[in-house]
Amino acid sequence: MSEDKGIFERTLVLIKPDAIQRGLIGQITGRFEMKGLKLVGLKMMSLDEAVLREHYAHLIDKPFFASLANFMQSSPVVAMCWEGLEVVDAVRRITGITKAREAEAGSIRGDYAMSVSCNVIHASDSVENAEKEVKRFFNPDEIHSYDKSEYVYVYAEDERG
Ligand code: DAT
Ligand code: MG
Repeated sequence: MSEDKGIFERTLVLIKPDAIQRGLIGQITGRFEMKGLKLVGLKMMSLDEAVLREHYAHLIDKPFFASLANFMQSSPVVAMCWEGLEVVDAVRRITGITKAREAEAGSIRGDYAMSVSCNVIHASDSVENAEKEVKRFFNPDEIHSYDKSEYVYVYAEDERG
């Protein structure tokens, strides 16, 4: 597939403890399904301090890091790997900005959250980080390749490559 038509990518989404407690797993997952994305990895897991320090390394010196780590360990999370054409950027758009009460209506954070820290999901912010984060949360045998029949309706023939 030529570069100007975009490439198929994979990205990491975590459904955070606030969404688990509020019973939003189904609705959040449904948003990505309705968009036409392909789910290629899915599991519930508890995060230890080491993985959180790696995952939030860019925030480790912030005063809120301890409460962020505490929040992310307050229940298991649901880790998902989604695949699609330029999916990293598409999922960030669906996610909305960090401060949920200012996130665009129609985005997941815009529709389901009010907080900066309790903002229902994590989504990878670049193609480079997505590759690292999928590897951080999934073993290779937990990522599945399969044909999704609706792809012939989700993408035009030249986009499918
Ligand atoms: P995002 O999750 O939108 O990629 P980020 O990577 O800057 O945002 O931060 C990761 C998470 O850390 C974010 O979802 C919630 C928490 N966080 C960020 N900034 C915060 C702040 N100022 N106060 C409290 N929590 C914050
Ligand atoms: Mg981030």
